[in-house]
Amino acid sequence: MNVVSAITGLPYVGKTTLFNLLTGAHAATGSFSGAEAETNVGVAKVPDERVDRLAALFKPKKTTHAEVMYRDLGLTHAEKPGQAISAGKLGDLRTADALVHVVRAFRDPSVPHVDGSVDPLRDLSTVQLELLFADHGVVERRLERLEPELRSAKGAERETKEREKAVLLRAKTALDAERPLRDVEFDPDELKLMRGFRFLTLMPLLVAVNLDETDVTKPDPVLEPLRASAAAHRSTAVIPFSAKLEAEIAELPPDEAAAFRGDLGLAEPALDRLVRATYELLGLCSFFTVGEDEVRAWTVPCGMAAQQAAGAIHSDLERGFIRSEVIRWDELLKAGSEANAKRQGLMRTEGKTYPVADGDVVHVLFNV
Ligand SMILES: Nc1nc2c(ncn2[C@@H]2O[C@H](COP(=O)(O)OP(=O)(O)O)[C@@H](O)[C@H]2O)c(=O)[nH]1
Ligand SMILES: [Mg+2]
Repeated sequence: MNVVSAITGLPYVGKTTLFNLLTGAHAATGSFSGAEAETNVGVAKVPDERVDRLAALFKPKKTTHAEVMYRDLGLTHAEKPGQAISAGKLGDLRTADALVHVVRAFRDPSVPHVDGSVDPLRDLSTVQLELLFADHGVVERRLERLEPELRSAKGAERETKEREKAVLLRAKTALDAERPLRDVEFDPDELKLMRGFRFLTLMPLLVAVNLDETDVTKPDPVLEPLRASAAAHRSTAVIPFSAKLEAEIAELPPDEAAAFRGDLGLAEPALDRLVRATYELLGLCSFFTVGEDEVRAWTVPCGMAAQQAAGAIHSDLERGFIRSEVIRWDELLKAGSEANAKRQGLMRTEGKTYPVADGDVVHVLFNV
């Protein structure tokens, strides 16, 4: 599957700077660029050392990492909730799989703040309120239309609509109380009924806290309340980073960049953590296909049955699925080749219902 993440937040918090870092784009940044009017779109390679190491073993013609598509769609400054997202951007937000909310914590006085002061917790709730408001509107409009539909519906259709109404009323109660829908326990049937509405507060949320570069390497008092707030919500993660520092490091040659990171005590690029957290919150796993032509990562929901997962590669593989040969990526590396792995009995034969695990190297045998 192709994962789409929407980067959102107030103006001048570093959204486009982050977007450029993730995608290698050169979209205009800065207070007076006017770039906020449209959505920037770009693709980021999902950093994955396992792919790199498999590629080093197989030396394929082509190496393909998984990808995440990013959309940079900022909110405008609004006096009242419900006015900060344009209709076009609302559509781009709704069709994303996950939200990255960039929150400003850097103090640099040369960058103005639309609400006059730097206050990450306040900004977190300003944006959340906007998203709650958008979802509330969807619920109200649907409930209104449901009434006449319910009066004329019969039998099974009526039952489905009754269930839809019940779940929307539960959603409304939460939204009225300013609770994001991701915090509400919905069962799988209810989630299915709600899927089409693409509720913004139901999407996993990554709070990307843009810190001053001097703050990323020490525990920042700013982060604690944000972490506490995230811990109190479901499907929410906090990712601290410094857009300015990351942009500086991105200018360096790779070996110098790694050394600089090491000196600062930053274990890995913040952007890697962001992408990984997105996979975690969405419950996504990667499996790999290998060969002389291509080493490639594929993205599926964790634990997906092997036959369905094969469909991520090609629909023929799902349709004509017979069985697959599976080995964990690190076992394959240790064995040194597939032939060795087979000789050592490390290749498993798995059937249609085998739940694909993160890091599996898979060969699908099929017949159409
Ligand atoms: N000091 C500092 N300035 C930053 C940082 N991130 C972004 N900026 C600056 O803030 C301004 C707005 O950044 P931009 O990425 O365009 O924000 P957006 O409006 O959220 O897309 C630009 O002038 C950036 O150079 C940061 O981490 N530290
Ligand atoms: Mg921008």
